[in-house]
Amino acid sequence: MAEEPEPTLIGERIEVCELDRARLSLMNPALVEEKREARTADESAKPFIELTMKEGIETVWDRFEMQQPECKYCAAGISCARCAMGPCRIIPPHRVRGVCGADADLIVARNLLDQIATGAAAHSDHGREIVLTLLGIGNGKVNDYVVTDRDKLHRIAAEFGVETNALNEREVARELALRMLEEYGTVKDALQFTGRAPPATRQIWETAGISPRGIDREVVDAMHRVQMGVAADYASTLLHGLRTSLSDGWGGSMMATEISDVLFGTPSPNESLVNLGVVKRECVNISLHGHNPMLSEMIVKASADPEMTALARKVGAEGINLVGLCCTGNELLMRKGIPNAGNHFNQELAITTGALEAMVVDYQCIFPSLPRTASCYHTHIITTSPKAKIPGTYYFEFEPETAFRTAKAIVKMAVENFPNRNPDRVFIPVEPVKVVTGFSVEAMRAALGGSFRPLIDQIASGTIRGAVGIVGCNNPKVKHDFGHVTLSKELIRRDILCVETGCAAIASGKAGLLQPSAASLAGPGLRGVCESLGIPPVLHMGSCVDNARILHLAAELGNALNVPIHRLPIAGAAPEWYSQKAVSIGAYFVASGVFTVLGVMPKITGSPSVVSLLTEGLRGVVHASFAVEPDPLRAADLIAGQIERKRADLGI
Ligand code: SF4
Ligand code: MSK
Repeated sequence: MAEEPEPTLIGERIEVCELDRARLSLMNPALVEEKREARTADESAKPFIELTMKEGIETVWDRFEMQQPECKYCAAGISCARCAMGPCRIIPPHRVRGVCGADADLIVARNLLDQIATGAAAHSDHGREIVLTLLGIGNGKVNDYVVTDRDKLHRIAAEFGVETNALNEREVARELALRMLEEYGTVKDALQFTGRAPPATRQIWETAGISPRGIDREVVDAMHRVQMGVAADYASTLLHGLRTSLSDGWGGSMMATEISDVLFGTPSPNESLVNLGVVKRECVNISLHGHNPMLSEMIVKASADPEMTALARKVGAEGINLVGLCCTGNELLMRKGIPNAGNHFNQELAITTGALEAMVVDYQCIFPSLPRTASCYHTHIITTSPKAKIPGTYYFEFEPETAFRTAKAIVKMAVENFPNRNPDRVFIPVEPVKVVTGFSVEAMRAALGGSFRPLIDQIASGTIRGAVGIVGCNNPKVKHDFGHVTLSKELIRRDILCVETGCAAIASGKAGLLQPSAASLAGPGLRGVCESLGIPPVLHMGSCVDNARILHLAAELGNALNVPIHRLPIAGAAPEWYSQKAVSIGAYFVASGVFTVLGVMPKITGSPSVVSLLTEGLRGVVHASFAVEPDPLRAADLIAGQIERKRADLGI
């Protein structure tokens, strides 16, 4: 019998002292109310934000205030700390070059390329871990995971040229995994999934010299260019950013999405609940936060183990309640109907319910401050990835080969923490909201009767004017959820279908837009279509790697019409983005031909040349560009205008 995995404490236990809390606490009711209203548009979050201010529990908004005023050189992208001759800042008229001679254009372009490469690496490395698990299954070394969608395994294997007829399931898994791993360091100079894009879009990439050659290769190439003394031309530096982002969208992210479907099931519409009200007073509550479904899916399995449910009853709980957060929450929501406690800015607030026995995380978008928040309660923060060790947390190294055993040990630790809860501090004053999620490309095709033709016909007739992918995060520069929800409402009102991922999708869920009844908020055309199909006007398509589903959908529509993606009446938006991953997503949307509006200004304003290339010049290269518009209603105007221009060009 193998020993039960034991956690290690990373660093020392963190205790936020009462003095710190007293310093932060705000008892002026008028000020508390003013700040609460300024911080969020998420009604269900407001009582928790109020609580944090009264009790002096530090949140992202407090830290944002403490960081003001921001450095104007960093905000404009014209500071550089890339080498030991610096740091350097561009301060005209006298300091117009760094020590090495780099000007504002180059410093801004290098910084942006660095961000794109970081985001692409994060998504693609997540994809690699999923594919390695498939390889482990194929090699017979991983037994805790199984192939759930066998048809999809065979379909994707065929797409990758695997002769599946003579192979058993494990052999197909192995062959496909090996071919996918080859995409990371390939010598064939092309990524398989780019073959899904319409031929004319691929031709644009060829002509521009931005067809992605290999996932790791483009990231390494990017890192090489930002080394001092390599890239010196801002335009070619930015073009390589597009190439790197394409290796994410049509490479690492697409593989993460497709193989997650193979392993855990391809999503189809299902009902669930969202917001902090999904935490249950009478249960052991475990929140799953991060991105990779390998961890969260195994915790789901371990929580259902009779030994664990019996243990939960033994400690006085009615059962074990799992709640998702951020993108791993999106993965669970759309595949398993596991309720979701909220998006990025709900992560600290989830702890303030006082009823969370554990928050289990893997990587990406996890505030390093969580152990500080948790120290105000009994909550354990449990980390699992060697890439994301957080001081003050309990760490279990999570490996596919021993996944179930580790997941069970994590669940046990959470259950055993239930008696440490202080019932007087449990605070769950909100009711959850219903959502319908799980609109994978396959589910949409099936809902439309087996082909996208009916959707194309509705767009061609003008009943639906077009479609917009709304993606991305929360950012304290924007009132929490306000950008997402205002933009989504305004677009559906104008008969524009919204497809959403990540924290944008959860924001819409909390605001009630992921329910079929939200069709009443849509314009008459979109409302009619939604009512006849029984679907919401805002479709939840998954997590942030699942933006690859949006690319796939765009490719399906382009191929059906025999036009490149840039000619479709579609657009992208990231109203509250913060992450480097979002920079990569925005870049691969634009590089794929999708006009994309950002709600937060990237750090580029220090170079008018870079601003001009990204907002105008790229149209001459990839037939699409970025726009930046913080006001979501004005962003809706820009998007609607773009969609009408595309319609006119198509003659519809
Ligand atoms: Fe300064 Fe150039 Fe070094 Fe950047 S790379 S820190 S601009 S010397
Ligand atoms: S979790 S990348 S805050 S969408 Fe994917 Fe949300 Fe953005 Fe993280």
